Amino acid sequence: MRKSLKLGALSAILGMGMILGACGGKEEAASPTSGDDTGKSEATESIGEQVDYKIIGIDPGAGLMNKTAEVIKEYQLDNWELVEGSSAAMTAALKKAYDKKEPIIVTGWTPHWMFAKFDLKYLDDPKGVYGKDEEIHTIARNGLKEEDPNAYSVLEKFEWTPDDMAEVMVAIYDGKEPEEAAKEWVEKHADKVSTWTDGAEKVDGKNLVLAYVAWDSEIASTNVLAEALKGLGYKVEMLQVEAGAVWSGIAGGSADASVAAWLPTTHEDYAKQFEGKYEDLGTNLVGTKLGLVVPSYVEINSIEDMLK
Ligand code: PBE
Repeated sequence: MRKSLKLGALSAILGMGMILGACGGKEEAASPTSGDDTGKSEATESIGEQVDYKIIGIDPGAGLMNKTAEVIKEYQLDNWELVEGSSAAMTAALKKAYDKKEPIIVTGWTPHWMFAKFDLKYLDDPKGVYGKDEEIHTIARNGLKEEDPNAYSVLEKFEWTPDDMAEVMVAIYDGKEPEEAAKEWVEKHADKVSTWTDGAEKVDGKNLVLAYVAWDSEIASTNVLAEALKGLGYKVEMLQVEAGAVWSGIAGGSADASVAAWLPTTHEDYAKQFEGKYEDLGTNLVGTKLGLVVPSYVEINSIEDMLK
């Protein structure tokens, strides 16, 4: 009861905004995606019509993409399309729509700088397809523990918070090179970094390969860990690959480790496929979330609203 009252008030406010917006000029009132002259206003168009039944996705190897395909099935969003692209293309599309106050639905996750830079909301997922209690794990190749216990101990101790990660991500978004942003974070948070390197010995240019995907969150974590290891004298190679290649690289031994394993749900398929061929070193970050994300001016609150 209370909720529906609130929703009513909200749409009244949003509706008013739209009328005011319409006074500002014809363009703002026009439908952003259909472009045809049906005379339908945004207010009467369904969310599907407004966004052309498109969900803006990321790289096809991402767990988020598998989960979103599952969402389309589970919620019977039959006429919806999940658009493949990349992390960078998704955030570019979001920024473009956001700047013009146009409706858009993207696949999103936390931690991510987009929540600091835009006013966004997750759509409720009453069927729980995106899962809960997700964590980011560090994984390593079998044998690393014996061959380089020093690096292994740092990998095992590496752990930080969503706020830490967001700090690096926002610095990168604001224009810093990832390496530079990571270096500055490592300097500023020397105390935290020392809890990872505690007890580890300095080495002289020993090689270590960290595999990752170009997701904004993993660009941040991999660069920060690489800086911490470089501080010990490691020569760190950051191997940027597709999601599947992170796992197969570690399973095959061409990569030493990765801090990009989202478990138990997001990378469930990879974890199963490579079971026994990698070592799980435990959690490096808790407090993640996956889902469909819209700017808060978009008038829907649940994935179920996409059926209307
Ligand atoms: N992500 C970010 C990844 C894991 C890290 C949510 C885009 C994925 O979906 O696989």
